[in-house]
Amino acid sequence: MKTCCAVVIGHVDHGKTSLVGALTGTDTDRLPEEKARGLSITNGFAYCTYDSGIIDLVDAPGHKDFIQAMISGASAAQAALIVISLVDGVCEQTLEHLRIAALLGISQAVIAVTKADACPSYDRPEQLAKIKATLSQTPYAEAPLIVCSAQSGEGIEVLHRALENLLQRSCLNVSSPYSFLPIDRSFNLTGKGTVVTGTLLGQAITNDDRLVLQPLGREVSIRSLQSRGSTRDHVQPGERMAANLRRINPNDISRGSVLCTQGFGAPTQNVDVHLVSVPEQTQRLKHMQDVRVLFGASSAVAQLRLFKGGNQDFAQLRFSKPVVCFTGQVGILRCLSPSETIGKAVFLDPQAIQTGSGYRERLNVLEAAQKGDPNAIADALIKQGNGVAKAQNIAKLARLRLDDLLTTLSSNFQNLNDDYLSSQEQIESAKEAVLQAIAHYHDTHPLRSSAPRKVIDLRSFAQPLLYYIEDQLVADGILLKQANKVALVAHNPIRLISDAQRRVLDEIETAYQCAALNDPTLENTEKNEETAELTQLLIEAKRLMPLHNVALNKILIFHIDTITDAAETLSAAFPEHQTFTTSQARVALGTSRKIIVPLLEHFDAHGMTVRDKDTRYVEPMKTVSQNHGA
Ligand SMILES: Nc1nc2c(ncn2[C@@H]2O[C@H](COP(=O)(O)OP(=O)(O)OP(=O)(O)O)[C@@H](O)[C@H]2O)c(=O)[nH]1
Ligand SMILES: [Mg+2]
Repeated sequence: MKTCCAVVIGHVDHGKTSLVGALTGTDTDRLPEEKARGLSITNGFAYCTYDSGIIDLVDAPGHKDFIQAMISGASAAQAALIVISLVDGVCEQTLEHLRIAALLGISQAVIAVTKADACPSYDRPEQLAKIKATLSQTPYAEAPLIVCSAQSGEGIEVLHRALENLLQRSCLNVSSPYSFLPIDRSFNLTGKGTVVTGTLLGQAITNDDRLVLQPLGREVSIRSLQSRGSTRDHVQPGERMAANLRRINPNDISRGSVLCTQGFGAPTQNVDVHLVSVPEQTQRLKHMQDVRVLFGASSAVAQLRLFKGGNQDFAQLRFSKPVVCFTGQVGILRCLSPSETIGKAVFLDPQAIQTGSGYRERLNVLEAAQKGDPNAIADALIKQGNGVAKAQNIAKLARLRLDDLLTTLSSNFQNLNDDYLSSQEQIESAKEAVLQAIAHYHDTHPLRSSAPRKVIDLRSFAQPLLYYIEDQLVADGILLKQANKVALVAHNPIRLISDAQRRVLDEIETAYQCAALNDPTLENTEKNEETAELTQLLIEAKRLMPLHNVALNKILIFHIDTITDAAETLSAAFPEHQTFTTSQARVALGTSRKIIVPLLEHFDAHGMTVRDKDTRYVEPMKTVSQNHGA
């Protein structure tokens, strides 16, 4: 069944509550204080049932002191019933309410010119002409206008037909991919527990939904749902509803609390917005100004940060405390003093980063978010994020659920991992930059077989993209990765060395070969950068073996043949699991303590010897060549 929530607005005392009573039979002024003062203070709720559906009427207070309640009521409405007294005509609060309704995007309305019984018939034409003339200057110039009276019943039937018609024309104008219930009342129902009420936005709620109460962040479940006094198993967006909740106390529900589906996201204090000012108030929107922002059932103070350097209409709202809102929601902006409506803010990025000014990439994101095109949003966020964007952030700005986003985006976008997305364009340019960086390192250090990984830690690309590129290049057989080193597979330093360098290489190898276990530091070998690089090359080619003397914190380098010979000598000296001490091994190999300790540790590590406290034995099954990596 089609439903529509219409907010009943107009100047104080113009007859809104009486008209709702005449239309529905419900007295919406239920508070004793409202009765005593003859004035509506909070929103009242009633509804009209027609063959084609139901209209929920939110009877807003007309007094300017209660404008926050009016905005809260209008925030969830799809249409407006504008009430004007035929006796008094359009007044100050009529105009203010019309401005707010227009700012909130309410385009469908019916105008009820009431108290017709109190206006002498000779005055009617002139009064009506004045009302129509004023309305012609507002967005509601074309709305159907019905002259009526709550007292005499005149025009009430015609008004019903106009409302039924409004029901047909109305559609939801505030949407979110999640269920979102701004709580406008909460109370304890004896024997039942906590009940919250509100007008549902976003998606339908069912009895089985698991919800979160924000900003508290508490998971809650539903005991029962009600709408218009009847128990329901689900409620549609746009409908008034009450939910009886488990595991929550009414004291936990602060003003601005929202009941939303899991996955909706966290409360926020920084929201990037698109500003629209009331024409006569343009000068009032100032950088760093504190404003009151009214959205849903929330009323919060925020500092306005106008973004310079681009479209002047984008800004950041920095709230003084966490708020709960979604992309596309509209906040009415009011001066703190005098309290006047100065414009609206359309929320574009509810989880905005604190930016000092609107730098270009950020403005591009906001422009894309304003247009609501998921591909443009993804592209702009990826550019802002140095080649990556969180899928969840794209979904939030695109007003989509994560699953829907991934099926909506074009094939130009690629998942890098569970969290991040990038675009083909960014992936290609990152890949090119990474390959260039490694190639540059190889060109500069041709004798080094690999480059430290930090050479591809390019600042212009985010880490998740660089890791993705690295893995892809490894999978494609283009890149070698070992610990914190990388190298192009095609890079072969041995093939690149000159004849002169090859001669030095041979000299170094021969020197280590001749040194055997005696002088591994090769003090007599000339030490320069080239010798060091060629020595490293021999280590990488597994012709030389570096051993670490932990006690001396020194690397000792031996020729591989020396190590093989030493293993064989030990094996011959201590055959068949015969144990030996370090000192006995040193004597058997005719070497020093400085060398025997790292050498035996190397054999232990490779399973060639087995250590038991102070003694060892040779493991005969292990051949030397298999185990020390030669
Ligand atoms: N003669 C006459 N009086 C009316 C009519 N409708 C309302 N009134 C009177 O106008 C006064 C205000 O009526 P309400 O219905 O409370 O007005 P309201 O617009 O709801 O007022 P707020 O909610 O406080 O802004 C009351 O004294 C009503 O009796 C009508 O159709 N004819
Ligand atoms: Mg009233």
